[in-house]
Amino acid sequence: MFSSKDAFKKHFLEKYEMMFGKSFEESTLSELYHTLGQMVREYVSHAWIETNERNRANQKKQVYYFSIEFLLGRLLGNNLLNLGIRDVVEEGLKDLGVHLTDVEEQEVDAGLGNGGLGRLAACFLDSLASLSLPGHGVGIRYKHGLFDQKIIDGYQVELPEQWLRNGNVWEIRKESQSVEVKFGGEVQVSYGNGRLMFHHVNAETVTAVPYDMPIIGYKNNTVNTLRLWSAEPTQFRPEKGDVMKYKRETEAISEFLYPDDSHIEGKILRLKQQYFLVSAGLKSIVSTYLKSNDHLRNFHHKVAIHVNDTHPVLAIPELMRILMDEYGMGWDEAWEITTNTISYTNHTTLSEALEKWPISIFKPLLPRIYMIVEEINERFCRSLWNRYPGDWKRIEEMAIIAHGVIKMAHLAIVGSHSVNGVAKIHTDILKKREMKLFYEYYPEKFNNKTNGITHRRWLLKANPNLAKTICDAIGDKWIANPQKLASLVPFAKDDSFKQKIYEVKQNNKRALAKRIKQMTGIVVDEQSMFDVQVKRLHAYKRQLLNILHIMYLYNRLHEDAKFSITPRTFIFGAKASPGYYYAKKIIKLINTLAAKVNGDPKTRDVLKVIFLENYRVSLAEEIIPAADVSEQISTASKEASGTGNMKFMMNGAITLGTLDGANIEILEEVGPNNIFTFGLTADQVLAYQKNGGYRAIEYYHHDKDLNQVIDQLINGFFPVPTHEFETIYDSLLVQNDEYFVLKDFRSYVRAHERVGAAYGDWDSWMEKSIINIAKSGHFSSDRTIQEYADEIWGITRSV
Ligand code: GPQ
Repeated sequence: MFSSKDAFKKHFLEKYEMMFGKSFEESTLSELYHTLGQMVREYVSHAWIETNERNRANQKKQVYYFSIEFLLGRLLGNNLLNLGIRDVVEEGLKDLGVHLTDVEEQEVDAGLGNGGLGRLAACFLDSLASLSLPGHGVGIRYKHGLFDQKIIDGYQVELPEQWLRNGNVWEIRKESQSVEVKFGGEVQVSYGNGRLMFHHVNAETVTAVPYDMPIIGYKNNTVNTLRLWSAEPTQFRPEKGDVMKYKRETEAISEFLYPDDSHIEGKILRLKQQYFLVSAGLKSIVSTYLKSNDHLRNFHHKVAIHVNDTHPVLAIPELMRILMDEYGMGWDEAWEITTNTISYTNHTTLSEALEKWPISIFKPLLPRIYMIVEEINERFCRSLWNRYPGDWKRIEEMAIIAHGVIKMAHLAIVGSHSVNGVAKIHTDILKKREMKLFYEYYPEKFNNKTNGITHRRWLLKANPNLAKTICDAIGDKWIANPQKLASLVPFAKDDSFKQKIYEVKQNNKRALAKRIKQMTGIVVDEQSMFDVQVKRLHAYKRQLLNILHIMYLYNRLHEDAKFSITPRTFIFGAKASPGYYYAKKIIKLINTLAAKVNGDPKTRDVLKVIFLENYRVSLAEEIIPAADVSEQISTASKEASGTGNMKFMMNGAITLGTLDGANIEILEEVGPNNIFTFGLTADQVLAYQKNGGYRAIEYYHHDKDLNQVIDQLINGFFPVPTHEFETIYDSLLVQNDEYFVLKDFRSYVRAHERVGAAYGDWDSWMEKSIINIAKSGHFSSDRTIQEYADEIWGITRSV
């Protein structure tokens, strides 16, 4: 049906009429989206079945990537691209008077994630499929993804997200493969078959129904699966208690994604979600495995399970439970299989993000799982005692259960064979500090896997003109092998190539300017430098540093007639967790500053501040290709890796960043002339944190520009009540500026001066931009996934 333009048109019109029972002339764009989506879904079903049969037949090891978040974004455009049918569809629709891009815009983002962690999972799925690796995603089918953000009077307002409102053309409900998940109740112990047996009784049962979505590889006939589980009331539940309450509580499990990023919410519902995911996921994997194997003794040779952060770490005790209680295996063998099956990625060292569950919540909800965790802990502590006899302090620090809580990261390290960080510096910090004792005990488990992004979505799809310009210069081998982008390096000195890259960027900036006008009513200068910070709102990401610098520029422009700047458009996009008071104040501050700056006749020609509401994957795809400067300004040591930094680089933006996360590896790739770095190093930050000695107030007193902008937060400079930004002011001066905003301010101002000057030199700027694109191949998630496959999972291509 996609073999030619005419074949497509014929099928498309037929399909439309069949689905909507009316003629094409009466169609709406949304209906056309559903028609096309449905066609594509049906078109891939053959390759999907084939991929599954191939996997069954060749008996290769499979990896299952367990994640509480998959931030997929829109799927239609990507699927068309990966299937190699985009041009046919585009041309066919054009004949029918329809723009494909208008149809694509009808799709609501699948926003089942908060930020970097969830988007990484989505990029990984794309790479697994595109490398023909047998790897699948396992997650939760939240009825509501991350909230929609509206800005009202400068404040963030959250609205429930409704991605399933018009159905989801990509998913298939597989009710016959439902499984049961049990909560609560008690454990009864009996003796039989020469051993203790554990029976989970009086439990509440929930039915987990899988919905499968195809994950389509790039032009390789591979279609892997993302299996998302939905919680439903069990049909044949014995009448007991309040049925309505049961229904409500059951459905609540997969109702909402928790809107927290790098921060834990210690709610019982969150723990229910976690266990629901792993129990349903594992039961279905085990039963699939047993269709082609008689026993589970070689499970770990054929199955790898990856836990994305600690959220799915109950996979460890749950697999133990299944092997022992359901299949009669002894502890030692079950432990051997479990630890060899499971691997774990850590995504942060922020203490507020490290999961610790109080026993008081955990034990009543998951009594049998709790017993197993206790046993794991006891055996682990005993082995520590053998290794470090008498060293109580160390054992207490390393224990999985201590002081009434279960430390999920400790469970993850003990119960897996691999622990990885997400950028070199992050892994080093884990080894040297956060997980030092574990690294000493299990050095062989620790390894680094620097994150990556899929160049298919973030370059080929998001920036088609750039992709074409690259292909015209170096051919298209880089699409299958992104490291080949390096062949662009010589073109960094080629004037005609620079001109082409410049024109692509200008076009993208024009398109973004149009979107900005449409969303905010504000006209921005397309010739100005587009300086962008888009990411979750977090104190450690320091949107505040960016704001204070803009205030400083504003002040200078007003007070110093000789002061001039490269015209700049500062663009922000960020969601704040609904309960994160400080972060929401920062959003209000950005919007208040924007109103002031954009309305000022003295500055508005050279300075604009834009806040784009509801930042999400599809909006990122419009913003990133249009950026000149990429702001990656976290306090050094706090951003584990960052992945936005990679997306900007790949699209030719120059990084203005701290020596944090993967910025350091970007610097290694492009060299110091092609990135602007500033600020404290991670070692300096960590030394201050350890030894003290930082007094923010001194910077306030000694730097008059800084003094001025900080005072302006509370002195009536902004047309808001003077207490509006008091929390922010206090975070800097009363609470001694935990994130070293004041300390790094001057260095940031100077870095901006260098950026401004460099932007004025067209030739050298274009050279930097091209070098960034050329060196971005290393940050393709294809590279990352190949490393996981080789070094952690031990899986190989299925064809
Ligand atoms: N990250 Cl712990 C999240 O997006 N959410 C989280 O809850 C945690 C980490 C991010 C991390 O902050 C970024 O530096 C990483 O690039 C990203 O995970 C993917 O590893």
